[in-house]
Amino acid sequence: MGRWQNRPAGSNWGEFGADDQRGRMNLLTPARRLAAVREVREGVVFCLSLPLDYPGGPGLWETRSPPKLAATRFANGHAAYPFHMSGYAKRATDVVNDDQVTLCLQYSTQWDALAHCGSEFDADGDGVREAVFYNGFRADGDMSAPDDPAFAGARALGIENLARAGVQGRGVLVDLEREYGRKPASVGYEALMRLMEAQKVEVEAGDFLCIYTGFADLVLEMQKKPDHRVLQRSCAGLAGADARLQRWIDESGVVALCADNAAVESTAMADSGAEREPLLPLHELCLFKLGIHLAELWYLRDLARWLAAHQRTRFLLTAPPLDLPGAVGSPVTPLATV
Ligand code: UVW
Repeated sequence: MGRWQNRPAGSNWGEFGADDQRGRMNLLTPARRLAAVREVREGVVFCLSLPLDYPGGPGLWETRSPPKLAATRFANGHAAYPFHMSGYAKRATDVVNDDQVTLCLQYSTQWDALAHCGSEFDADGDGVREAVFYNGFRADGDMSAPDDPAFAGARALGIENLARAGVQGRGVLVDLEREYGRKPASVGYEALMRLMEAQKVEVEAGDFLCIYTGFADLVLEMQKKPDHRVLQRSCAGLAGADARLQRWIDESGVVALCADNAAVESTAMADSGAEREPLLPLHELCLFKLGIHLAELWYLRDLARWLAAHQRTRFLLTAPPLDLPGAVGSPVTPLATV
């Protein structure tokens, strides 16, 4: 038996190969990268990262905390901060600082790996739902158990697969902030199509669709004292449960959705009347069913303003995650070159 008997309705499991762990990144061909490079006309670059110690304090999801820097130490307890190399060779004049960090990989500007979100789904056809991820990889067996002393994270679908895919291609930006300001809005298919048409945004297969909502600007303005109640009621997100939006995301051929908000989608749970359904339906669609990567808390304001002022929507995007085997997410310092 392969990895699965049943695949979820609307999924593409197996279509990039039975063992595929890159998902839609497979569409990022050399020809598409060349087309992306041709979007560079001015050589101006935008850094799309927040400082990684934002939002500040407890994270937007309660398990995530801010990075903690510390000096590295020698076995005798002395900090290498600063370390005078004369300790190694008497004549040496070098002085070195060496540090380490405890980092929640998805506290700030980030990629989600395909191992980040799966679903309770009966993939093996035994009538019982199990926790399963893109292409049928399973929590039980393909991911470490959290208390295993040999914990190694995800043995499948970890962020290293994205790192090694070479995250460079054409970014296309849609500006929701221009339409909604900071009002909360759940943007479905019709509204998105209308806005894309008005802003002359054209999306092609292989593109990274970047979604500017103003959320990260608000996070920055709060100066590391985030007001979670205000944040929860601010700015736009995609209406993840909208079936037409889901179909468009699938058919558009985008390789990733990259937003400046906390989850790409609005996080108020929909109620379709089903007995069980996902809290984050866009995460389910993208990470679990289709292998489309998601990215959150990118800083898109300066890029969005520049593109609007120059009547452009496209750019070269370079956004490699850490090649950290087994991680289910990664900080990223994305660059947009226009
Ligand atoms: C969760 O889905 C829990 O997190 P994120 O929005 O960072 O992907």
